[in-house]
Amino acid sequence: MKYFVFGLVAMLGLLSAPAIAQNLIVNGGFENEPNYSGSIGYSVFTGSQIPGWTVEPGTAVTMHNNTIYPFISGTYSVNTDGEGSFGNNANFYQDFASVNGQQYQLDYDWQLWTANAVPHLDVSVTDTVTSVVLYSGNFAAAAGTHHVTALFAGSGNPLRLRVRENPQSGINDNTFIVDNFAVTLASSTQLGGANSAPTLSQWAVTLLVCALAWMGVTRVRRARGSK
Ligand SMILES: [Ca+2]
Ligand SMILES: [Ca+2]
Repeated sequence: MKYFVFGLVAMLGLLSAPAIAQNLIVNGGFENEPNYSGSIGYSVFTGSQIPGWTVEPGTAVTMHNNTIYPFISGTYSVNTDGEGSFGNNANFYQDFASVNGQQYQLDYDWQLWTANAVPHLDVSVTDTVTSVVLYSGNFAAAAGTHHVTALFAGSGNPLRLRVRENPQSGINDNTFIVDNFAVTLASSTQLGGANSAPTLSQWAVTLLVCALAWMGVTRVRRARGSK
């Protein structure tokens, strides 16, 4: 009986624990940087040097660590100026799968380092098949650290999260720091479509398990009492 109660408590604990939303973006906080060699406080990356991300040809991404230059959280954050490499600023992206009609939540942080009029930070989510823009955020320089949250619906096609300066300065402008990109499922139910059947909430499942367990305990007691 003791083990039964212990197992029941453990099961209920698992059921009632809040679900942690899985981030569909790989290395969204830039904390996995095997190519970082910045004894001077930063590294400049191109191509596929940032795990999970692709840097467009002819552009570069500046990676700050948390020692000398501005950063947002963790050990690494991106500076979108890319040092003005090749006469351009950062333009990099990551693709992720989507389910048609599923609502997704995009989150990220950006911070102003140096106020400059020309460059804007531009973050977008685009359908890689139809080129439809599902989310677009474009920010002029503004003091402080900013958290952005936005919702968009999946199309069933791979989607592309892109981060760039647009318009860009083309020089080492030291304007925008970005970090903590995340795409998560916005809810457990889908918006319309064939798979929109309602599902039992965690509370409902927990209540159901409680009721079944109580019936089991009562039966065990009755059986013992009748001996
Ligand atoms: Ca980080
Ligand atoms: Ca710079």
